[in-house]
Amino acid sequence: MERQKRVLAIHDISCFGRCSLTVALPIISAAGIECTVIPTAVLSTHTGGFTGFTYRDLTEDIMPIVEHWKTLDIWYDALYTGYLGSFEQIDIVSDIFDIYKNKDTLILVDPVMADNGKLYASFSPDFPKGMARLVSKADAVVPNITEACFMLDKQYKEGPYDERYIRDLLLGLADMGPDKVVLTGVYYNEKELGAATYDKTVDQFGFYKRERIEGYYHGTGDVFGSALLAAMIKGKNLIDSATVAVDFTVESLIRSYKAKTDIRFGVNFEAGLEKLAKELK
Ligand code: PXL
Repeated sequence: MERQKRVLAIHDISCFGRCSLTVALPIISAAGIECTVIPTAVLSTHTGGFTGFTYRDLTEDIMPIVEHWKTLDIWYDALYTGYLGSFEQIDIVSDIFDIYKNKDTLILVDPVMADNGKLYASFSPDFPKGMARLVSKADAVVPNITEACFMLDKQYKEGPYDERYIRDLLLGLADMGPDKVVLTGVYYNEKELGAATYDKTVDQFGFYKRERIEGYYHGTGDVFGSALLAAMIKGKNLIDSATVAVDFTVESLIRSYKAKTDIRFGVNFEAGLEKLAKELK
């Protein structure tokens, strides 16, 4: 039997609202991959649309966790980061990349910080520069169009997009360092939405789309990123991994749309885990 793969997921834990670690853990585990975590902060909810949430910063705990592991001879097949709360956390995560990086490790960075042309309220205008430094160390990056524009210092445009604009973003992101780029929220008409990919190792572009589901549900980036990583670790190529992730995310969105779930509560990805597990077996 093949050796079980092991991921280190470094994200916050938003207790309610289905994002970050409460999403990464079940999705990566369902794919049969061991998911070790470093929680960077504990929040009562995520920050999207809620007010009055609690925020316990765990920056000081991150390195002591890794120091302890040094006594245990633990290694990872992949490192996966998402929402990071400060420049200090970015620097610490960058050091963790240096510790665990080897020729077989896959580092996936989701530069969570913005959407719809705007930075999330909790981030300062120079935060994208810090994220860009982290992305330069990654093997794969999965931004939305807003995050891509902030990191590349390019003008954000509303869609529908033209292929030239998307290609320029993909190539710009690949120039920053990562071999594999997956750009989310790409659409060429109002009815469809998908992910565009560029794999520098084979100089190949890809695009996979589905029907657009009305409403802006929180946590879908984390659902997408977790499924993408699981598929990549299971050996699928970039466009096939993006396809698995788009289908998994869209089907979760459809369930939540039909159930009229509050958009802040995240999407019902749980009902899709069995199918995902079978697909990635
Ligand atoms: O889904 C990304 C995410 C993760 N963690 C926290 C967030 C968000 C998005 O807003 O607020 C705390």
